[in-house]
Amino acid sequence: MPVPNLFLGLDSSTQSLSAVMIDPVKRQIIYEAAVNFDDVLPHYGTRNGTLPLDDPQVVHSPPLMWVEALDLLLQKMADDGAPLGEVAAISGSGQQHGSVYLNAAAPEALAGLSPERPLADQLRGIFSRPTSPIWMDSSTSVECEEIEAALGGKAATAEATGSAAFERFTGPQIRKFAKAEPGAFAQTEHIALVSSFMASVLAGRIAPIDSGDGAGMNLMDIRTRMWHSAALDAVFPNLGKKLPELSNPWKVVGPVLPMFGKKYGICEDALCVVWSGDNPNSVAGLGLVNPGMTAISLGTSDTFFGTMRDCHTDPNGEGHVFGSPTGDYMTLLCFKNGSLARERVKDRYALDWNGFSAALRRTPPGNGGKLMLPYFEPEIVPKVLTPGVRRFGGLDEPDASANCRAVVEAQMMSMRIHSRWMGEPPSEIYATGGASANPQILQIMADVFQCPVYRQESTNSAALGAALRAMHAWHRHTGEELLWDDAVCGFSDPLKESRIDPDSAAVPVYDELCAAYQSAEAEHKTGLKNG
Ligand code: ADP
Ligand code: XUL
Repeated sequence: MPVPNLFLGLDSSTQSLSAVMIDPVKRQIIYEAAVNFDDVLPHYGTRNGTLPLDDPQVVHSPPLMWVEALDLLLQKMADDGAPLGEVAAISGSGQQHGSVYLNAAAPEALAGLSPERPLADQLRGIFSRPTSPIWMDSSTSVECEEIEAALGGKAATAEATGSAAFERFTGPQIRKFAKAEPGAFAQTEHIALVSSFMASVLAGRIAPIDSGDGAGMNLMDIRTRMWHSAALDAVFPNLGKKLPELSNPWKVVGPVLPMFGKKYGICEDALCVVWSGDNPNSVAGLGLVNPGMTAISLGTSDTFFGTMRDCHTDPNGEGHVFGSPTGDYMTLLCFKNGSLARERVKDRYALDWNGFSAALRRTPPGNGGKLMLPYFEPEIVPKVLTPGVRRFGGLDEPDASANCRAVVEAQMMSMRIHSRWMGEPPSEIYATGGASANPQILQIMADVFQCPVYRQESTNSAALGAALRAMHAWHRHTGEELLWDDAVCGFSDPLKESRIDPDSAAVPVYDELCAAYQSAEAEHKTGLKNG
């Protein structure tokens, strides 16, 4: 029997559950797989992983679907012959902010899971709320105002918890649920994040929330990384009783439940390491283990993030500070109109991704001044609660090529404008997420930011980061310190051949266009206020 020395990272994201397995000796990813929720679990009726609901501000997903996906993914891995018997530790990544509400039956049901029956059949009864509000939900503005008022305003909330109160953050979401459904809230004994919920299934016990993902709740003191008692009170009296403990990002939750060994052949000594959010995991996966490094993830959401040693929060209240897997901090901006907005444009003109890329190639940097405000969905940064797409500078709706360029340029310029609070502009960018496979999109990124852009071998930095965190924590657990620089070495190195250089002729073009874009954003905001 080979000595277990492989590490597995799982990523429960908006649209899929994926896996990355790494071999620390070969310093290689040895296996990758994914299951897409809409495709393999059509009976939940999701579209892009979320339930179709009438109100565009309310976005929920069924947590039982994530459980069922875990069975399917592990079965696929076993069928593919992935060496699950050699896995020493597993960790994971969850879409951030989403919350799962569990009743008093949950601990026993989790501990008693059997390999004989599907996980979903055994866990159907543990939810006090059948659906989970996720990060795309923007329906809690009232609760955000109430929380900020209780904590002394927007700036004070950001200073205390790392972020102003945001609609998708877990604290406001919990408050809305407690107010709207007091009966179901009373039945809720345990509140989990997507990350801690999935870890709970794997370990068969209520798992802690790590300080990286915990920072996305408006409930944690960003400096002490403990629950912030005034923030808890601002959400609901005695909320602390329903929350698990907070832990550091290298905490071992416990052994992986033996049933996963019996059912799928996972090594019986495998440890479950605390899961974290997809963005903190991506920090590890992209090797951003030293302050000052910057990445852009083009997943369902687009995120712009970097690492920082000392905590400083965004004075404009748009950005976030989370914990990073290294124990430092990370800065982050999240844009809801990411891949789904690009897809909306692609589909509107009946293009595939090749056609979309060809349109980007056909059009010049700056698009001849044609601009789009791409609010297909309510936007997080800048905050736009009523969706609506606006075209400026002579951009006509029927012009397919100009619209393809306009959506991508808008996204990149918005990142450039709203990331100024983080400090110096990036000197290089690491790109990840599904759309980072598209070189034409990355060329626009390089041109707008005027710095080189790199990709990695895997576009799934969140799952890779989870595997690296599993390895790091396993070493600590066995009494051996593993430096983060050593942990990521060989795994997170950018592909040299992926380097995309900026076109220096684009400097004045985007300086001018960014100013025009910023004015268009401001006008839109004023128009909404007045209208
Ligand atoms: P998440 O992890 O948030 O579920 P991913 O990082 O897997 O999302 O990204 C999925 C998205 O990647 C898809 O929704 C799709 O829009 C986008 N995508 C995939 N291939 C391409 C491509 N060649 N060009 C642009 N976007 C792409
Ligand atoms: C970050 C955010 C999203 C989710 C889903 O604040 O809301 O990036 O983590 O990917």
